[in-house]
Amino acid sequence: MPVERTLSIIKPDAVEKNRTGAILAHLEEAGFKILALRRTHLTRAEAEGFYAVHKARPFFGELVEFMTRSPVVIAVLEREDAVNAYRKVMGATDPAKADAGTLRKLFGSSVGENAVHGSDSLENAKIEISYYFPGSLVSPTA
Ligand code: RTP
Ligand code: MG
Repeated sequence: MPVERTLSIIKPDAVEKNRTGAILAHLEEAGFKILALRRTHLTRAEAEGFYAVHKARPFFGELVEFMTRSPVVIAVLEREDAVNAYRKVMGATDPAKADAGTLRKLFGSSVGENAVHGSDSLENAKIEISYYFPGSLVSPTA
């Protein structure tokens, strides 16, 4: 399996509850290296740009409100098969449907406030990493 990088965001609900360290520890236990880490309060423009793919969805306004409510912690993660492995560690979008032991089951509270974001493909991971971090972090070979 190739070494990959993916983007993780610890969302406002989890940061507000002081779960940042618990989530990062969980990720390290799961074999991810934390290559970059930044706490930031997203502007409306940053959140709208990041989630532009969901612009037409009924939950878009709510999603942008939520993501800009308070600071997030954004991380670049590296591991073999990072994109798929991190999606598994996160669990289903709705914490009520997520498997036991996943981040969303452990730390999420609803489909909107679900504690973490993860890139959904290697292609999007590259786009998302470069959205928040310098280009040199985009992939292991870069
Ligand atoms: P994410 O992008 O945050 O990693 O989550 P995901 O792939 O599992 O889910 P996605 O379909 O990409 O949705 C992005 C985020 O929008 C919020 N959402 N709210 N109220 C709703 O029905 C609803 N559906 C999605 C969630 O915060 C979801 O993570
Ligand atoms: Mg998504």
